[in-house]
Amino acid sequence: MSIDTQSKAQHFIDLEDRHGAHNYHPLPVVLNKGEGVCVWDVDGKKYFDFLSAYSAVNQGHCHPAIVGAMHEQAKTLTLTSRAFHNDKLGIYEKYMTEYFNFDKVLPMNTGAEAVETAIKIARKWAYEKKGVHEKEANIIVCENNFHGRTTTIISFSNDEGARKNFGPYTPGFIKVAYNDTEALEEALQGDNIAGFLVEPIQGEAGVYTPADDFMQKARALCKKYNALFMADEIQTGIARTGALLAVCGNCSCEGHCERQETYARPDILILGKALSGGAYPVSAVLADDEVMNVIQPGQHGSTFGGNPVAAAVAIAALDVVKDEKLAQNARKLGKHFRQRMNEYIATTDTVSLVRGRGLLNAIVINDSEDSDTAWNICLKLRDNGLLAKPTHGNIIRFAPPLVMTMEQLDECIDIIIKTLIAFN
Ligand code: IF1
Repeated sequence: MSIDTQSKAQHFIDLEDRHGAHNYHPLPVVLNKGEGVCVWDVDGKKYFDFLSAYSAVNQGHCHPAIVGAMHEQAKTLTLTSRAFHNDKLGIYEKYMTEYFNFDKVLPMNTGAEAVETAIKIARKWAYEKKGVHEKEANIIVCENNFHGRTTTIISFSNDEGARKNFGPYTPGFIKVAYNDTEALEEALQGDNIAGFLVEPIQGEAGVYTPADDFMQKARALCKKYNALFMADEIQTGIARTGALLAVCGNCSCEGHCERQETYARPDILILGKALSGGAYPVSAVLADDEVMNVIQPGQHGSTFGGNPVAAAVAIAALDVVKDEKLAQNARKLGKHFRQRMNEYIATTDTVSLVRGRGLLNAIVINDSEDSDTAWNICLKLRDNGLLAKPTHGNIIRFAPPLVMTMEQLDECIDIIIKTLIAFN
């Protein structure tokens, strides 16, 4: 890097530093272009993207079909609010409910808003359908969850950084250990339980994958105790883990997998991120009528939720998932990734393990959580043309766009292993 180009990137970093709130600590790289599985920095250097904007760009950067749909719609009509109808929302709602096989969809914008929506629906259902005492509904959540950053959601986080000094906290949440069916059953026997809110794989916690049958067992327990099973698939959904939804279990379906015996069908399904292919904020909550009908006019909503651009973008994004068989590709490439990483891990002390499902994977660096080894590895990966980010100090998440080819993946694994060997 010449001094000139160094100062070019530094210029943009300095601008953010001076004028933006310091609520992030990004890897020092400044991007200005993306296409498919790659992004480019302001000096024209090309990188493989192994974060995919936290799984929002599963379909690859600037997918022409998604950007095209967005562009077309943006030229015609962008926003009506829900005070009036528009000619795209109903088409989108029909498409979504058929795609995921639920009676109804409630459109929102960000993931956190969709989680808030699910919480509100579950509480209202508990009071109006289950007969829970007013103001006393409890929702069971998991230790080390990540569901977003609103004041209610961080109230049941146990990440000090996300939570501390943002109180007073919203009551009505009970925490149980993740992947612990006994703890879940005990909690479900408590008073006034509305439902169980869970990530099928805990992303922020370090791509922590539960037992293969945990989701099915959790679903069965919720049914037994008349509580809603609520799956936050904001990060795991839309083909990321090698199936359309992670709750589909061991099945490479392209559409809903109602007939699959592994399918732990949620009572409330929460989607975001890749629902938009990363082009535009789109989130959604799906449920059947007996649950969704507790929400009546005036009781919930959003200015932008269900706007025509979002509707057009989401349809295009989900078309791509099916047309390009992204679930199958994620499943095949994910297996190959873990196999090659495991072969490498057998030869080294630098990495203790690889885990994940489909193309949502992480490696654990064999060093303490407060060491900066994982950060330094990510800086070297950047120098070698691949972008990834540490989580929880010693864990590196690897989640490339799902449109990657096997040849590209092998090239990427070569970069990763070469980089790791330099840390031996
Ligand atoms: C940030 C992590 C990923 C999510 C699940 C809801 C939301 C998220 C399962 C909220 C968001 C993001 C947000 C991003 C970092 C990121 C993340 F590292 F924190 F865990 F993806 F891995 N449910 N996840 O993962 O969705 O409101 O952001 O649209 O910087 O907060 P949102």
